[in-house]
Amino acid sequence: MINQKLLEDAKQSIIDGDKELAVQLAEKGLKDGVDPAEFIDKGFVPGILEVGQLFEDGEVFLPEVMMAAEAIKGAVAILNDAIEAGGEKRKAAAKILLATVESDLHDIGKGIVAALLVANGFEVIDLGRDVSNDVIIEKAIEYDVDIIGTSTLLTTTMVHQQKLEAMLKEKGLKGKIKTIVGGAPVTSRWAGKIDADGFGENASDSVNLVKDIMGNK
Ligand code: B12
Repeated sequence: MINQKLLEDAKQSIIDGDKELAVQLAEKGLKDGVDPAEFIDKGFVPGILEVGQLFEDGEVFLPEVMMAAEAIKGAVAILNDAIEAGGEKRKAAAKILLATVESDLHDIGKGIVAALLVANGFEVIDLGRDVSNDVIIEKAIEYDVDIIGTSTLLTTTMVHQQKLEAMLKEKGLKGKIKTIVGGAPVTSRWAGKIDADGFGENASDSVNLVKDIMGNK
């Protein structure tokens, strides 16, 4: 259980776009022995989601969202390192390539998924954000990955996940390399529609999804 005051301070630091404070709180949490994944989920993420809502309602503008994003990235970087360091050290159970799709710059959620996968013993190749399907496929072959996971936060860029499925089919790779999809506008219905192998609602869900897929592979 994480102290309620610490969770509220973490949320507020993101709403205020106060990176210095967010980083300090992340460090304080680790010193106090909190679970870093739980701290991200219950403290910092509610802050960025509230900023998203305020943005949608026209109450804050892009510069504020950018400051909030910088703040959460600072805190999450520290907590992600702690998640990875606390993970199981054994031979990787599978290789997973992660990328945010072309024209999409949102990468906070993908970073959390990556850290939790690493902590659970998987090897992750994170290509970053705004990555074209050509590069995703080229790297997936180069690294001989088991799974490709793509993230998209914009409704306008979801189509790249669909195009990726078509490209994998065209190249005879569908089924050989499994695909998982995620990001705020993505649903299991969308995953089914585009014929992806799985959908992860959040980071811990994604770890279970990968375990299931590898168990069935
Ligand atoms: C932070 C943010 C930004 C930051 C991003 C910084 C960064 N480095 O990521 C900045 C300021 C750059 C930004 C820019 C823009 N943004 Co923005 N942004 C957000 C915001 C507030 C939070 C996103 C976030 O980090 N969420 C927290 C994380 C933890 O959640 P998550 O990403 O969903 O990830 C979780 C799951 O989805 C899942 N998951 C994620 N990826 C994957 C992948 C796999 C494989 C799996 C299995 C699971 C999985 O696990 C994660 C962890 O639990 C959202 C609001 C929202 N409600 O999402 C808007 C939002 C996504 N942005 C939006 C918009 C419109 C924009 C801009 C177009 C604004 C503009 N006018 O320029 C630009 C687009 C830039 C671009 N080309 O990408 C809209 C999108 C609307 C739409 N329908 O498409 C939103 C929804 C805001 C809104 N309510 O209007 N944004």
